[in-house]
This record gives sequence, C-alpha cells and structure tokens, in this order.
Amino acid sequence: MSDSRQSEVAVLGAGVSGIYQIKRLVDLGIDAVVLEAEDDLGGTWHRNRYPGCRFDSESYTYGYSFSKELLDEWHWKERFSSQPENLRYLNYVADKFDLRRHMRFNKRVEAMTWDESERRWHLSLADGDTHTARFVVTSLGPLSAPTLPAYPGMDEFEGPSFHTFFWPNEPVELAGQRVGVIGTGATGIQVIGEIADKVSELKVFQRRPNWSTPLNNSPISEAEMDAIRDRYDEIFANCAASPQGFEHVPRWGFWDMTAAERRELWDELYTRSGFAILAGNFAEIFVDEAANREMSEYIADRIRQRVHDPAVAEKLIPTDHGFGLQRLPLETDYFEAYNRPNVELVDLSETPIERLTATGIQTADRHYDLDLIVYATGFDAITGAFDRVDIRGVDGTSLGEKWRDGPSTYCGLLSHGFPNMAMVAGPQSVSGSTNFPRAIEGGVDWVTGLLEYLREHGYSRVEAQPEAEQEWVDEVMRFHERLLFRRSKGWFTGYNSNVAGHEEGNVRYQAYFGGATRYTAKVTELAANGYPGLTMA
Ligand code: NA7
Repeated sequence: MSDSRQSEVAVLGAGVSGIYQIKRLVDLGIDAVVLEAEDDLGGTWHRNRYPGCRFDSESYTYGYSFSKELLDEWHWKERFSSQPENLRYLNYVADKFDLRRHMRFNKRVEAMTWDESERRWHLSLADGDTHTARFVVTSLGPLSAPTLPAYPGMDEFEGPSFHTFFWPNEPVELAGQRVGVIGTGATGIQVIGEIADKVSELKVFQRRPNWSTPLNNSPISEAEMDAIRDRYDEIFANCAASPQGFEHVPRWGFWDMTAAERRELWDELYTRSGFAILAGNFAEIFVDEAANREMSEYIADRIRQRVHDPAVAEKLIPTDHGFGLQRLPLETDYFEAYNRPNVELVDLSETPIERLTATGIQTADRHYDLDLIVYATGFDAITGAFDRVDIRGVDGTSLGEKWRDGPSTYCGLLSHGFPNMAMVAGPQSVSGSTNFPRAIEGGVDWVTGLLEYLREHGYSRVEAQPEAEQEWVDEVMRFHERLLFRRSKGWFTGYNSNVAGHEEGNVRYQAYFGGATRYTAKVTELAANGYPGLTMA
C-alpha cells in the first residue's frame, strides 16, 4: 500500500552530500528526511563496486572535516582508499551520528511538482508513495546517471555484461575468463589496471585514449595516521586555499624556467601521489597552447617508456586533446597491463564496433570471443540525475526543458522558477571540478545557512532572480572560455556521445572553473550580505 508523508525538508540522495546535509539539518532540529533511490546509503561508493575503484583524492582530504571526534577516530589505511573502505567509512559516519533513522531507502523520486498556493513540493516516488516538503535539497550526485552505448545486439550477448556502476554486489568470477572492457576513462583505467593479471584474456575497446599518470598509492601506518591527525587543521586549510581543493598548490612561471628545469620538476611530480602533477603543476598548461604541448609531450614520452610495443604506445597517447584538458584519470599498473601477453588493445578509431553477438563483440575487422563484457562508458554527468526526475516548478515549468541546452543556476545552488529547491553539488558549482567533499561541505553549509536564515526571518519561499542567475551563467562561461579544455570532449564540458544533445559540439556550461577559493568567497559574501539575487517571502 502506498503511503503519503511530509517533512519540512526532503533531501534527495544519501551519498556523501546527503549524509552531511541530513546531519546539519538534524542538528538544527529541522524536520527532515533523506529519500534515497538505492537500497542503502553511500551513493557513488555504494554503487561503484568494480575492481580498482578507489579515491583519486588523498583519503584524508576526502573525509568529512566537520567532526574532530570523527577525524580522531577514523584511520585511513591507504593514501587513496578503495571503494569497500570508503563505503565502510560512510556507514561509520551515519551510524556514529545516528543518521540512518532519518533515511528512507528504495525511494526513487520520479517527479516533483511545486504547489504555489501551499508553497510546497509534492514528490511522487517510484513505489507509488508520495511525499510533501516545504524545501527540497538535491544531493543527487554529479556522476550517478550511468550511460550505455547503443550497439546493435547488446541484448544478444549471452554472458554477463554490465556498466561499471552496476558491478554486482556478489563476487564476479574473473579467473579463466575472457573479458572485454569498453571505455578508457577514469573508470576503465582503474578496472583495466586491476584485472589485467586476474583474467585469462583482456580485450580493451578504446575509442579515444586518455592521458593518465600514476596514482602512487601507499599504505598509511598508525604512526603516519597520527601525524595526519595532528595536521588536520593545516590539511583542511591548505585544501581551502587551493583552487582545486587539494593540498597541491599550482604555480605560474612556466616560461621562467628552462626546458631542462621544467622536465626536472615534472620528473619529481610524476613520482608524487595523486593529482600533484595536475594541481601542483604550472597553471600555464591549462591556458597556454605551447605550454600544454610541451607538457603533453613529456607525458607521451613517459607512456612510450612504459609500454614495450611502440605501436601500442602510440595508440595510448591522445592526439585530440592536450594533457589535463579532460578529467585526468590516475592509474596503477595501467600502461604495464599492455605489456602482458593476455591483454590486447582494440583501437575502435580504426576498427569500430559493429555489433554485439551472443558470444562477443564484432568489430569492423574481426570477432572477439568474450565471457564477460564491462561497459566503462561513463555518465550523463552533472545534469543527468536531474533529468531523470520530472521537476516542475512555477506554472508547471520543466527543469529538464529549462536546462535542455545546458544548466542555468544561481551559483549552482538554486534555479529561477524552482523555488525552495536548493542544490548541493549542483551544476555550475565547483563540486564537479574540484575535490568533491571539500566543495560539498561548503555547499551543504551554505544551503543550511540559507534555511536557517529563512526560518529566522519567517520566510517560507525563496527563489533565485533571473538577472542574478544570468550573471552567474556569464561568470561560468567566462572561466570556461579562458581554459584550453573548452574544446575537449569530456564530461567536464558536458560531452557524452550516448546522450542526445550532449554530442560533440554541444558545449554545456555544467561546472564552474573559476576555482573553489573564488567560488567560496563569492557565495560566502552573498550569505553575509543577506542573499542579494534571491527573492524571499
Ligand atoms: P568517462 O570519463 O566519461 O569515460 C567514458 C569512456 O567510455 C571513454 O573512454 C569513452 O570514449 C568511452 N565510451 C563512451 N561511449 C562509448 C561508445 N559508445 N563506444 C566506445 N567507447 C565509448 O567515464 P568514467 O566512468 O571513466 O569516468 C567518469 C568519472 O567517474 C571520472 O571522471 C571520475 O570522477 C569518476 P570517448 O572518450 O567518449 O571516445
């Protein structure tokens, strides 16, 4: 039997943002509930169970910063913690703060409609339930709408096949299996490096190569964790001071050094961990074509040094975009996988996939017999999760329609025509473009502050003004246009060949690339000044 409930606030999604959002609301005594589509909490870390799935952010910069007690208690065991451990962490947080009782699982919101007379949102859930809330906070996750290619015959393949997002909870037999992986983005690169030595044959179906550099993961001992704990204030201060939310600090001065000095620096950065080589590199490589070319050539040489077969090495070197101009995947033993006799790179730019068959994949030149097919084909990023909900604002306006050619928001936090809907990790914020939890803690705090402000002032309605929203869209476009990646085909710029309207050439201004520091200063100032650009009643 369907039921109908209500709350002051409905939080959509129990991932990293939703968990923190409900914590803040519960602490304030606000009547709030989390509606989660999945059967448990964790979002990204609940779903992505594929081998090799782990942080690209240093674990201790990814964890929540809001509780000293939590920071003191939790021991990150690896510099870049793996999915099972990350899910354990999120469960630990939820249990420690008794947050589960504010969460409802298997509650996928299919539609939400704004009722102006009641000043409330009416939510329809997939299971037939309904929910009414004064405010809705979306914490849907920027990478929670996976996308599959549309090859003929995909249903005919008789072995197991799934998107990495849906890697089964139960163990998947890899030993002795002939496995095909389609896609070489951050996910494919993690999977391939991890399973190459565990399967009998691995065929990698690559449409375009990605630049990728070593993750350089390592364990964190008790002693090192103690030192990290002592340094937490400094760590979070460093992240807050960096445009990308990491401890790595970018530098200018590419042309002040000789080419030899630059290579010396890159030699050092290549052995450092995580995004050091991206976020601790010269800022010029993102804006100056010549600087980017030189850097790309350096990384290309590294690939040539690591891959024994020169023809394969060349296929693994991107030629359509420069280093750092798409989301940089970090790898462990990825390039070495291609030196193994059981691993073969299939270059789809030369021999495209024609169809899937009952027993494998048919390309333009041959058939590959496979037991298991893994689609590491990415996501309808940032706005995809919104598009899956039929969101109707003032006068029945559809959010999907409004955002068809790209999102339009007030600092990634609200959108005109959709009152009382606040977005944590929303489009045009910095959550997609920086160290995610650092950005979402700021987003959650801002949204919570707004709700407190409304409560204190007796307001029951808040909406972004169109002029203020346009100003932000202009700002987002301005930074986007300054950077070289504006021309690259990656999810940062809204590209996805499998989603109508997201194909090459349809640039969507989905993320803010002015940096986390500038973003935080901007939204903090708005709050301090009584939220100019928002209409409250
Ligand atoms: P990405 O980075 O979007 O990568 C998807 C990959 O799948 C990429 O190599 C695509 O090639 C490939 N792809 C997509 N569609 C097809 C079709 N139809 N045929 C062949 N190959 C295809 O997604 P990820 O999951 O790797 O990473 C997403 C984020 O998750 C990542 O940045 C982390 O933050 C976590 P293309 O480049 O489009 O030619």
